[in-house]
Amino acid sequence: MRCRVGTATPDARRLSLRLDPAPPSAITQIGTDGGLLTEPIRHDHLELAPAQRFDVLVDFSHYAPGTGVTLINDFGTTAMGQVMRFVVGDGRSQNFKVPDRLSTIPVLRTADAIVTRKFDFRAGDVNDHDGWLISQAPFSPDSIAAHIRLDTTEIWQLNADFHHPVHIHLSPFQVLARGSGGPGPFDAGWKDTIDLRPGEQAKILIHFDGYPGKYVFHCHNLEHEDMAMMANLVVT
Ligand SMILES: [Cu+2]
Repeated sequence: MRCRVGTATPDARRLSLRLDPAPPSAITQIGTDGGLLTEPIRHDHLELAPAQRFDVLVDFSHYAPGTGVTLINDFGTTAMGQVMRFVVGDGRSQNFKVPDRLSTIPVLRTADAIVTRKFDFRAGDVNDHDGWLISQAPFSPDSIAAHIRLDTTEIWQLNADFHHPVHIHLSPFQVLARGSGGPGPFDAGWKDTIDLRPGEQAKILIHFDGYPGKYVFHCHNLEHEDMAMMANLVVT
């Protein structure tokens, strides 16, 4: 039986996090999968999928001492909808301001890409059983889905039939587009995992640096990667 994992299954849980009551200064994102952003981004909530990471700052000094603040997961049901509870103390607040500029990130350019590769993340048969495939192929240790030259830039177009948090080893990437639009509100900075939604098509830019070798990319839903939704890339 194919497991249609999505928002509720424990090993493939997506999160939509917010604070209740909401902080007057919003939730300030300063980092993501691959480190600091170039500048802080203010959110009223954060959506994330398995393997994704966000570094955030919350200024609790705007709450009255004694206020109870709950971290809510709007994708959760029953107890899974409540993640964490804070009680604001009466300590003196620090005089701290988030810098307008956090880091410098080189912007990968479409014009530098030497190839566009397309990968489909879809359900399919694996040895006569229901499974999950990348471009119609189940994972095999010996087959190579992409031969890549070190120190080159590529565009990868990723198509999904369902929720697939696609995780690529070795080199971080930048999200170029989702559908006909630009990157989503949670796509900024160096990513190593993109949260693809059902029926979505996304484009990412990857500069393959680091070390030559054989690496994998895969869906990070546990059941999907265990059911063959993984492939090899080789960098030479
Ligand atoms: Cu998946």
